[in-house]
Amino acid sequence: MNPNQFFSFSIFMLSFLTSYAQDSLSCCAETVASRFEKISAAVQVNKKIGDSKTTKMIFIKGGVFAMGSDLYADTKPLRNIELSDFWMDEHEVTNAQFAQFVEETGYVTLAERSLDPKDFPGVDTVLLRPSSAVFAAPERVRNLDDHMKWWRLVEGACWKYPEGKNSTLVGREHHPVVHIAHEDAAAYAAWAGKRLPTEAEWEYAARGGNSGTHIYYWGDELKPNNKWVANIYQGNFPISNTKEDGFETTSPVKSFPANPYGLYDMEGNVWEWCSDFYQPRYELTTLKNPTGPSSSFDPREPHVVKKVQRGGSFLCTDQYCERYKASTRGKADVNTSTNNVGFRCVKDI
Ligand SMILES: [Ca+2]
Ligand SMILES: [Ca+2]
Repeated sequence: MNPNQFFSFSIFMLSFLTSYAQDSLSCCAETVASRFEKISAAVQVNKKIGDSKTTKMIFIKGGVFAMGSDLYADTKPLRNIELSDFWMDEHEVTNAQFAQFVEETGYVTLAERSLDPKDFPGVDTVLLRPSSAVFAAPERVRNLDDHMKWWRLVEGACWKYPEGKNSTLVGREHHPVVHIAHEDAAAYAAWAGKRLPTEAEWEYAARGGNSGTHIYYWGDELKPNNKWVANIYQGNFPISNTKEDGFETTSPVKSFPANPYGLYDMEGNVWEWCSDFYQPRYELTTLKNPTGPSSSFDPREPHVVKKVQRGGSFLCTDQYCERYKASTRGKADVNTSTNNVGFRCVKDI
């Protein structure tokens, strides 16, 4: 491990021990990737099988739209983006679908893998065991900057055991899969003969043909007709979730109304990985089918490789995280996995 890699891993440990909002955990990406080449190869061999028989995809007619917003720091500048037609999964990838992928390929997610102590000298071996971050409501918090009060690194937590070894997927087969790092999502998409959406495709699809001037993708009212229309957080975050929308954590996909394009849970339920690297400002260089910048940069954590996530999760509330609102962006270390992050896929025409 070179000094930069060790610094990156140190940041990972520090991030976890001090904070995790929706966007901070970091790790040594190069080291992890190189240790799992065999797994990646296995996935490539089996990628023809796919999930097309179980996932309805929605045809998204391309067009030109004003992407971004002047309301948020990292959604500028507004610029007209042209997109070609594409297909998008009507819902987030579910546990049942991910289980099929694992059964066919033997894929092991990042959260399920051990880190080699030789690569991390001096680091407590407990922290190198397979684990992932799980939200746990604290009894009290002094302020909402104290993220470690509600995120815990749980040994054994992964897509099969969302809250750790004593948890189960029974009854949650049609909930979105969680504890998914970016490479896990990309591996599934490749197996399915699909890909992850670009950030532009995701935003265009989420608007469902709306102009983009609404507060929420569904309109300007938080509760149209006094009904919750997305699985987000109600109550006093993070202490008391009143579950007014019916769900404390994930909900079965398609539990809330679809958008005008027929897409479900584009807001809330789980965050969804996109293929773009994160930068705090949009580029103006490519305005047709943009795939994002060539590298990432987050001023808050400049040494961490981050990609974009969209749509917010069951933990979003105006009290703490507004990133389920129209045009807003999420970001996370590509090696991050938590129990509120999943994905959906797209496919070219
Ligand atoms: Ca909820
Ligand atoms: Ca979602």
